[in-house]
Amino acid sequence: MNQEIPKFTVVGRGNKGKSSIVSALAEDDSVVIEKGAGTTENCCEFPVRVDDKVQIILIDTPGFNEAPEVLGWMRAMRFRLRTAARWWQSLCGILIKAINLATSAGCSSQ
Ligand SMILES: Nc1nc2c(ncn2[C@@H]2O[C@H](COP(=O)(O)OP(=O)(O)OP(=O)(O)O)[C@@H](O)[C@H]2O)c(=O)[nH]1
Ligand SMILES: [Mg+2]
Repeated sequence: MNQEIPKFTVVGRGNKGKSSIVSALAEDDSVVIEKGAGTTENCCEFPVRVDDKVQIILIDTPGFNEAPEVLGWMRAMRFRLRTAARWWQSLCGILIKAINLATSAGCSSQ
C-alpha cells in the first residue's frame, strides 16, 4: 500500500529555535543553527526516521517576522478581491441579460 508520509512545516519568527527543533527531531547535524536571525534562507525537508523508516518529514523554513503586517495585507487583499468578484459577477449578469435580449429580439424579427 502506498502510504503518504506526513509533512509538517515549522514556521515562526527568526532566531526562535525552529532549525534547532528540526535538527534534534531529525537527528541531523547538517541543519544550520546560528545565534543570529536570518540563518535559514530556504525551505528544506528533513526526514524523521524511527527504526530506519521515515515516519514524518519536517520542513524547516526561514524566520517570518512580519506576520501581523502580512496578515493585514492578506485581509485587505481578500476584501478587494471579493469586491472585484462582485463587480465582475454584476457585469456578467448585465452581459447575459443583454445577450438574451439581443437573441430574443433576433428571434422575434424572423
Ligand atoms: N536557550 C535556548 N536557546 C536555544 C534553544 N533552541 C535554540 N536555541 C538557540 O537559538 C539560536 C537560534 O536557533 P535556530 O534554531 O537557528 O533558530 P531559527 O528559528 O531556525 O532561526 P532562523 O533560521 O534565523 O529563523 C541558536 O543560538 C540556538 O542555539 C532553546 O531551547 N533554548
Ligand atoms: Mg533556521
